[in-house]
Amino acid sequence: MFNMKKAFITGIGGQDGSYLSEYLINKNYKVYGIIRRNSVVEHQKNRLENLNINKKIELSYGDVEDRTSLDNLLKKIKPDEIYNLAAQSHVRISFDVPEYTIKTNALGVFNMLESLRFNSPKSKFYQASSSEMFGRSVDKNGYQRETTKFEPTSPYGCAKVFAFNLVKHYRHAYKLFCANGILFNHESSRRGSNFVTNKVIKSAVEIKLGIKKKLYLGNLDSFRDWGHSKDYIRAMHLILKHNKPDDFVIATGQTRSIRQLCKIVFDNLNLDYKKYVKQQKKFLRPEELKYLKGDSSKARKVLNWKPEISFEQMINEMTDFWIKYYNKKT
Ligand code: NAP
Ligand code: G4F
Repeated sequence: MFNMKKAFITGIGGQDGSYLSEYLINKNYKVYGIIRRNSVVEHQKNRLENLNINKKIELSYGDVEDRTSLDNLLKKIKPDEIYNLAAQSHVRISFDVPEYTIKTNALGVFNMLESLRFNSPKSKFYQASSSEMFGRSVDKNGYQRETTKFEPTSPYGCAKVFAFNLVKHYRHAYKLFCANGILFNHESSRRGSNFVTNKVIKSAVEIKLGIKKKLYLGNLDSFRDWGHSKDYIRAMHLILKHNKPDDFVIATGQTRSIRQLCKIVFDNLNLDYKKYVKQQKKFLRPEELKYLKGDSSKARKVLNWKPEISFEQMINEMTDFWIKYYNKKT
């Protein structure tokens, strides 16, 4: 018990936070996390409660915008590792609520770093940086990597660039162990159903079962590099286990368009996506990030990381999830 490593996770109730908690508990960590107050109590720790790991995690109310809550907890816990996953993580919604997005995704990171500096300077700090930071920028050979310029195309991306730079600055100025994982899109059956993979899969299952008639989407011609969340949270841990703080791209190196995603998902259910998928203006973005394909060779070489779950396995897992969900309901 005394030798247990302590991890502190913000955004613990999200997709990645829930997988990371399970992963670290299995590695014999004591896991602490903050959740936000929600008027529906069940929503506060929905993903964690279903996992039955709830009792092994110490949860407190907290918010990355509330410095007092962070100071109190970091002073008391003094974690070995901090994973800052809290964010308003939906890119299109960041155009609707830019101020909240910037407060949480940029100033929230500043709060975390200041709190770490004064209350727990020995903690290693992981920042959930994002491929959305690359925006319009692609290297000549069609990849984005650690050296690719950032040209963000959304309030979300701009806030993440600010946070990325702040993390590097705290590393250099105060000699703190602060690292960035630049993660490309990663999904799972725990993904919010308003992100495109889970929206397409859930809707295709609903169409197959006669619950829904059409699927309305935004841009079908953007490309994304999709991996599985379980593979990506392993990378987060490896980044903090590395002997020095650094920044790493985590990606599969494969890219597919939203149209291709629709075809694959609907084909699996013996449906012709062209009959059901329609475009709707409200799902378009004022500026779109058109193309993502990540080169993760640095992480593969230095951290010995590689993805283990294929795109097809991930799509099947997510499709099975929704089929079982609706079978249980009937
Ligand atoms: P997610 O499912 O949306 O989880 C985000 C979590 O952050 C939620 O638990 C949310 O709590 C919490 N949160 C939001 N605002 C907060 C605040 N002000 N204070 C404390 N907690 C707050 O996102 P995810 O997919 O797990 O992603 C985890 C992190 O990785 C995010 O920072 C995201 O931007 C980044 N990222 C994700 C991807 C990806 O493809 N998934 C790729 C690159 C980077 P509530 O439930 O209360 O809102
Ligand atoms: O699934 P998405 O909403 O993910 P997006 O915007 O790429 O952001 C995700 O990945 C980032 C990493 O690059 C993370 F940092 C971020 O937190 C988040 O996890 O949209 C993917 C693509 C976009 O091109 C979007 O325009 O799908 C397109 N799309 C088309 N129709 C749609 C829809 N996206 C959503 N969410 N909903 C649609 O109806």
